[in-house]
Amino acid sequence: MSEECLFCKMVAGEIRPDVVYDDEHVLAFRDINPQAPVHVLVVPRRHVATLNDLEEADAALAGRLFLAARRVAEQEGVAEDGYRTVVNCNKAGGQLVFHLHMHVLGGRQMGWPPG
Ligand code: DGP
Repeated sequence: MSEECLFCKMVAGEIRPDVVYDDEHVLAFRDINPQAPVHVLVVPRRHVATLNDLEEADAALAGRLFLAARRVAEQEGVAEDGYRTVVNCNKAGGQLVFHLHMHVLGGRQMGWPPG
């Protein structure tokens, strides 16, 4: 756990987000500032700051983020119509919270290219 990390505090139960899924590896909760009718963040329980910090040994964890995203999409009823997953990395990627997370966005038509 990283002491000052917002998402680590959620994983530790010090801050209680609106959790939609959790297991021993990941936690998924609703984004505080939703950009779509469904907007959930899937985070690893272990602190990994950015996508750049993922290592070979984290291959299974990376897979678990995707599998949890798929599960959330099914739970939220957007899997069949479609949805988007996004991982922002560092400043130019628009990352604001430095604990790796996958956005799961659905419930409306997504545009391309993203902003
Ligand atoms: P990013 O820009 O990829 O680092 O996305 C960070 C997201 O985290 C952003 O969409 C808003 C969300 N967020 C920030 N603070 C909180 C919070 O306190 N609670 C929840 N549920 N989400 C938060």
